[in-house]
Amino acid sequence: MIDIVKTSPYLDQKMGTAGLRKKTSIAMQKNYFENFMQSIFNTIPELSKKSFLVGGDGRYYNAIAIQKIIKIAAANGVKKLYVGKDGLVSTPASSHILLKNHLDGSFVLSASHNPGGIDGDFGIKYANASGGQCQPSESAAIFEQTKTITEYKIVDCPDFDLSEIGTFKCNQTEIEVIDPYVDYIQLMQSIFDFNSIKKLLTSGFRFVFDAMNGVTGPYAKKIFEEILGAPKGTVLNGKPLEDFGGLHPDPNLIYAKSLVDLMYSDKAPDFAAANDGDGDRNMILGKQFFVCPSDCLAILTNNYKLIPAYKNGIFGVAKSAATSLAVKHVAEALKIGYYEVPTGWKYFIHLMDTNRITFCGEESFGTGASYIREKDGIWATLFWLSIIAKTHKSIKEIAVTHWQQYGRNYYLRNDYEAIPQDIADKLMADLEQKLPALTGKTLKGYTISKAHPLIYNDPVDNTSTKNGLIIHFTNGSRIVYRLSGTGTIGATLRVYIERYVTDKLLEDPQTMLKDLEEVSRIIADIPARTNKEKPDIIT
Ligand code: VG1
Ligand code: CO
Repeated sequence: MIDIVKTSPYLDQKMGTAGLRKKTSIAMQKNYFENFMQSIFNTIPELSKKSFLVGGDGRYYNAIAIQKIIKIAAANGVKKLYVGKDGLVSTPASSHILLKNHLDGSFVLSASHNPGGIDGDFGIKYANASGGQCQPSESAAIFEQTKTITEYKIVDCPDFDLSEIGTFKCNQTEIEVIDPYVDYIQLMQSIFDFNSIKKLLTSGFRFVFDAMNGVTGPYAKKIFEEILGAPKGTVLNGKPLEDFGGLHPDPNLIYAKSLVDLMYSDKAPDFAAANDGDGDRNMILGKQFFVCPSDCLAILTNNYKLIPAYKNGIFGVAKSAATSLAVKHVAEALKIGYYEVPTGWKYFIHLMDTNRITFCGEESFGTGASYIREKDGIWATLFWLSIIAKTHKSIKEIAVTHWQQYGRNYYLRNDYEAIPQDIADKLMADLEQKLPALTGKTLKGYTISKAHPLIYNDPVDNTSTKNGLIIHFTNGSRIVYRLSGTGTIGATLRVYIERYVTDKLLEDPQTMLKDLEEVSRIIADIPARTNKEKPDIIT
């Protein structure tokens, strides 16, 4: 039986950089999640012809939300839903399953690298038929729906068992519970030379993979331990847990601390990788060595010929504006296309669809390629393993050789968190106002050559503004300012700082960027406006 439930709108259901992201307690409010799902369905015509994928990273409330999606989709007459077994699917695997089956969209329940649990965060990433997250025009249409919604439809029936693969019906909607691993694993086998990686991993080479109790645990165990022969125990924190075992599943130097400590100890294995909650981010570490994500994109691009799927050539490469220029040097040397887009993976999609790029990446520990429309932590890990298997170099040697060839873009991101929204908005607005007057000014020896807002003209969709502000210096250094679109408490100001050098390759980034960090605070008047002398998080 279909219930038509009267409801009233919540006014905060605007999607950010990667879907809707909220405190779990907010997402659990009466009708909150139902309203949002109904609002999405209200924007999609001909639902009786449409099929979607549903899954999540296993965090708290996923199991409940998935049941709601099934019942709301069925009440709205959706043709078919594919559901990941046990309600799991990683973000990269979801993109592949969507594209492979020509689905019309997917709902991945995840707040990505944000903590989970009842006191943590909950979220939903909505992808369209492109295989990637919906475009700004679509999220705007959905937001409009959320502001006026008065009712939603839901099938009144008991919950479904999602622990077995199989097919059943809810109302007229066909529900197929699928294995969320098998297709993705085959895809990885079609890209990389598994034999050479297997040889490496069974030769005494020591590798650990930290799944941070997120969704990649089962993927990683199957790929690295079962198929590639790495010893049992290679995958750490490999069981998806509702609260990520208390971890903040964000693979960076701060939140993956136990892995970092291991890699800087005398027991360090040769190579380590970590993934975030939904499996799209990666951190790469060698013995006493950390690979900056911006460098990661540059190094992978530079080594594309080592990978079977790319050995015959690649299209161009793209990065978010906030990411360092390291990959630009590589693109110039390889004579391939190079693009800079706003933050958010959705901006890479049209560049992939039009064969402008093969690889892309963001400074926020995201790298990926055009075989899907999301970033992919396991893909990045397999890519690094392939480079090691073919070159027999350590992670540090690979990075240092790269810098010797191209120079080094020292890079840091400063995050100022939980700033009252109005103060953050005013800081950005005032800074934007003052940009034209900054040209020619010198601060701590750095002279500003130009300063402007980032405006992006997407080749297919609309022009996009409010993407951040960029300051260029005469010596090639840059500072980018923008407000986060994934936070759940107040506003987060992100300041991205980079400095390019061709000597002094092995210094500490904090030392090399000390003055420029100071300059970033002076230009935007950060301490006086936010009451923060220093950032809360530096990555
Ligand atoms: C952050 C990152 C951005 C990334 C986004 C989603 O967004 O900076 O690069 O695309 O998270 O990542 P923001 O707006 O907070 O800076 V994930 O792993 O959710 O898909
Ligand atoms: Co993520």
